[in-house]
Amino acid sequence: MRRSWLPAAALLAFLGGASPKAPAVKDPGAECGKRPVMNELEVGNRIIGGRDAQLGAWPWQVSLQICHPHIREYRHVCGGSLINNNLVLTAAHCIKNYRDPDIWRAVIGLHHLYKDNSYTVKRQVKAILIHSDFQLGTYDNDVALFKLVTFVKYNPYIQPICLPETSLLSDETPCYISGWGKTKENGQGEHILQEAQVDIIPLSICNKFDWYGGAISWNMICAGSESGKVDSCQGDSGGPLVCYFPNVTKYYLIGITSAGIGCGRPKYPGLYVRTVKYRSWIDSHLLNKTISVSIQFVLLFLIAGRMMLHTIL
Ligand code: 4AZ
Repeated sequence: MRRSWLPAAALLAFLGGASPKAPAVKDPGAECGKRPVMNELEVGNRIIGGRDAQLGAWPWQVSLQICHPHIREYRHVCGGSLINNNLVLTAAHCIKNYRDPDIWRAVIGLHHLYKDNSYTVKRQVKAILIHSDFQLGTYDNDVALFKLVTFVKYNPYIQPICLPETSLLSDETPCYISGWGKTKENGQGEHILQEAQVDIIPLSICNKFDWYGGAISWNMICAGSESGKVDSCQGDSGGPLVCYFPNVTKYYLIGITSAGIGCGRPKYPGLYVRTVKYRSWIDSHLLNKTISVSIQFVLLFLIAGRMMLHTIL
């Protein structure tokens, strides 16, 4: 009688081992859009140009890196934003010809690009999901998701960002960009994570004939400054444009760094994917995860139930 339980136990252990290492439950402290190591009362100070971010200032910031076969080293390619404990939202154009998830890794909790700290977490990539309507020519629908092989445990330096459900912006909302990208159009990337406060520029201005001349759709946001002194650049792509909402004391991912004509040019601000427009696309992939986990559990209980019945009869 006791021996007959062994196959069921073995099956349970097998299925348990096949599932992700950490449970798919919310970590304690997994509330989105919070910066545990920062004092939010300081938010709202004007920043001219970029500056070094403080360690833990943008805990959802991810560095997406490719392993180059010749040098056998990972190199930063794009930014990303952690939206839950195994999904990173980024720009589709970052993937270009590198569609194989095996050559990528996601590094989270990073400050200096090439110096880990004790909170840094590195994860291999299980799958890359690119928006099916992404247009390389126009950068329309420049959205992609990286699914990580194993779950990430949150800590004060690793936190998920909130996704907006409705358009929340007002003129007073302070918004920020962050990344390890170039600090000049023809310059080089930075090793320390850079941050800058940006103005959200209305499309009525951004689409003026001597600006982008009508090329910018409602799927995009223009942000930076009219003078061009604050901007994102190559290497920042895929990274976050976040805004702080004092009424809920949380940051929301308003945009994904996508494109622009040059960097820091007057009247050509940075272009960001308007995240709220892709909420259902993102949710459909979150839903896939929930459904597959549920199916796994239903199957598990069916098999275990059958085995128990078999044992009893
Ligand atoms: C890029 O090449 C890129 N100035 C990112 C942002 C901007 C321009 C180019 C915006 O990834």
